Amino acid sequence: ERGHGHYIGGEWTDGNGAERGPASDRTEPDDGRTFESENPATGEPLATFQRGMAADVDAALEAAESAAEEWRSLSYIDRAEYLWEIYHELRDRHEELGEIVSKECGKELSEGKADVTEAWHMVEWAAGNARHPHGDVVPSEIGSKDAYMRRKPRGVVGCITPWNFPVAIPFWHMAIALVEGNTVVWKPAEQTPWCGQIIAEMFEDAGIPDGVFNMVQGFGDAGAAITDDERVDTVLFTGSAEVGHEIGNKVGGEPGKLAACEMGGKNGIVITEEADLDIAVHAAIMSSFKTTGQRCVSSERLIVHENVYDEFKERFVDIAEDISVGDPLAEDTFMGPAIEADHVEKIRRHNDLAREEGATVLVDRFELEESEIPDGHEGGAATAADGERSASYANGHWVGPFVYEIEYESDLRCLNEECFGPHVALIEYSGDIEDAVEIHNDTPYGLAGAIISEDYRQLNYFRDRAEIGLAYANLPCIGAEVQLPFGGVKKSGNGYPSAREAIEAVTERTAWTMNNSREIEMAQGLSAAI
Ligand code: UN1
Repeated sequence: ERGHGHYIGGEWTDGNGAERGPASDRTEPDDGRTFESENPATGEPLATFQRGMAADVDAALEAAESAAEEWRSLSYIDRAEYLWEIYHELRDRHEELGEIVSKECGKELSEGKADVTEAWHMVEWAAGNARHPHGDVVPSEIGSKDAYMRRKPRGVVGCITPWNFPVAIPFWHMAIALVEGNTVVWKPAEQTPWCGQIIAEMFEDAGIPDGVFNMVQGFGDAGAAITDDERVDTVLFTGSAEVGHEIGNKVGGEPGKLAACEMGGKNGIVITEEADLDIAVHAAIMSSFKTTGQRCVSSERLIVHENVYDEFKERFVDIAEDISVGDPLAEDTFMGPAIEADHVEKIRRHNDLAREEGATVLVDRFELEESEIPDGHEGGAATAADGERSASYANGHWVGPFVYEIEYESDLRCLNEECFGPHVALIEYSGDIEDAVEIHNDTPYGLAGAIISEDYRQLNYFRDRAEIGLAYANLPCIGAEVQLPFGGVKKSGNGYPSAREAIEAVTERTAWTMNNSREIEMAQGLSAAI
């Protein structure tokens, strides 16, 4: 029993340096030092965790700093060995972990499992990369010189991750940071500490040297203690635009420090007159409602050509009326609950805003019918460790699809502000692909988007002109592959805290030039004669 504390310097601790005993020996202090993880389908607590404070972050950073020298001295291959252990554990525990993801963040089970799959894909990518370390051999203009760019770790990397991909995103950040030779201090999202706990256990089981990986549970104050500390060389952040910009401005303004942040979107799908409507409807449904619309890449705007608008609308609305909202562990569930009560209120405000701004509401399942709420006797178990069924789904954070149509106007708030829920606008356009892309680009965000069309010229135009980091053709705008750069432009991005591009954020580049002759010969025709 490792308790539910922080993992710092190879030890489990309750914080403030106190060693933890077994959970059964403890009485939980009622002094704000603990918090509960909650099952969003029932509102019931799953487990209690220690709440990290600045002192815990301090201890974690100290551990990370003192482990740095030895860790960076290992070869890429040796560092990757620890990640391969975790890779196998993620695969072996796929079902179990997928279920925990579903219980703790409310995603339906196939998505809970996909979260774990994405995590091992990322570990595979990063650890596999160790056999192919990224650098460049650069030809020197002088025959007797060798030149190349060599990477070095930046030092200590602080990772702050969101609840909606509680297993995958931590590995986006940490797998690459570790393989590149950095040590890590990680704060999981406060909504998903259980997933955080398990990942920390995996690092411990893999035998990662003490202090190389550290995990502090907690809230924004613990996150701020990480980003504010001068011992942190790089901050990797995935989460809300609000927090991401704060981090980007603060950390980016400090010389020598770096932040790579990936934030939300107001993602759009363009459906042209030349679209295959089967693909259009399915891509739009997946993009709008999977994960209950709570992906940073979820679509909230469907921009549809007037000649196919009515047919698309009818088919989209029919499915949205019908898709099953329910117990994340039940087999036929398409979407689970929202993450927490506050978030339900946020979604309500966005739905209200659309109405106030003149929307015609086509589907309003914000408040589910009584009969739609699971009764606890179907589907899987919804409580934590003991596997017992819960009958209290009535307290789950249920929301269903909200679909509206609205006449496009540039400054409508409902078309510009991210809801992060199952809330989507249908916008009719006339004219050409240029007109559609103009509407598509008219938001402050720029993360993901898609075009549905059978005309390759339109696809290419979208590829080149859509102001987004992730662009899809004839596909949903969710479900990125791990080896691609993941990040956005405009308000969505401030660096790419994932995979390939994250290498830039977690390494220093040294341009190394070596003379192989006994003479000094220089570029630009400079003479070394004194
Ligand atoms: C997120 O939306 O917060 O592309 C991350 C996807 C996933 C990751 C999404 N691979 O949908």
